[in-house]
Amino acid sequence: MTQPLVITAAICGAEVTKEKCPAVPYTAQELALEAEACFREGARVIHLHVRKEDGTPTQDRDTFRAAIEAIRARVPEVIIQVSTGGAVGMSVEERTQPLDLAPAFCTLTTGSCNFGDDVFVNTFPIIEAIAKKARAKGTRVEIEVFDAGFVDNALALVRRGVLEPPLHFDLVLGVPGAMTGTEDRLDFLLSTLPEGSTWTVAGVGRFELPLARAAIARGGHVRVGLEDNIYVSKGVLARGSWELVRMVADFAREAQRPIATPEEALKILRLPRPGPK
Ligand code: KMH
Ligand code: ZN
Repeated sequence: MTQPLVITAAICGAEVTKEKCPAVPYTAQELALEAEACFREGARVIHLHVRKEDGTPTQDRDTFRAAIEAIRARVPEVIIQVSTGGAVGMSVEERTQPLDLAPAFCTLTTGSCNFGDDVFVNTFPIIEAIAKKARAKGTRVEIEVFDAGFVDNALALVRRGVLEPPLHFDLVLGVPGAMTGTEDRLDFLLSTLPEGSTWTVAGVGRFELPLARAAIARGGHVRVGLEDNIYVSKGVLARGSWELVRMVADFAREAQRPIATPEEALKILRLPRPGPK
């Protein structure tokens, strides 16, 4: 039987700015309104970054707390996944601040790669520090895979007892400097995932929507949003992440793939019911 589709909305990110796309939310209120709009269109998970008032990326725990409270007040059922990636160049201490709030779900990038003209650094000590803090806080991780070796690194961490299966992966394809976003790359990565894993695909830039369709057809899950791509079609800016979520929900309906209810999404991702945090 086809598993219902879980759509994640990556509504803000650390890099994209209002100058590039005016719909990018910065403040807690903007994040909450965008999260609510995405939930209405079918998103069940909000991948959350936060910003200072001027749009500078931050991993400040109080800024996360305010954003989470604002989102919870508008959409109590949505799953909030905090970023531990933050922005390139941040220290591990800064990156892991949102884990102090003991969230149910966070990201964990299991390798380093070029990231545009920068390098997104995730040495084994960094990965282990984040994974151990997440475990101590009872936070489930989504493993972010930007390149093929990241899956192997996650498996090495399972062997070392740092990560515990069943694992959940986000295959992030199309980052300039890492793995590209073609279907053959997706299929290769899928062939390397351990049995029993769940997976979602985040295509970056022009790869976002084609890879969403590919993931739906293969029984996986989908992440879209302004963090990864700001266009609904060539040269046409999205009015919000909700518009990209709406497109994915339409793809799912065309493919006769049901959208997960909030309850189904929790079960698929093996998460507890959202609490006040
Ligand atoms: N902003 C990227 C450097 C995550 O959220 O965990 C890292 C990132 C991954 O966005
Ligand atoms: Zn992110």
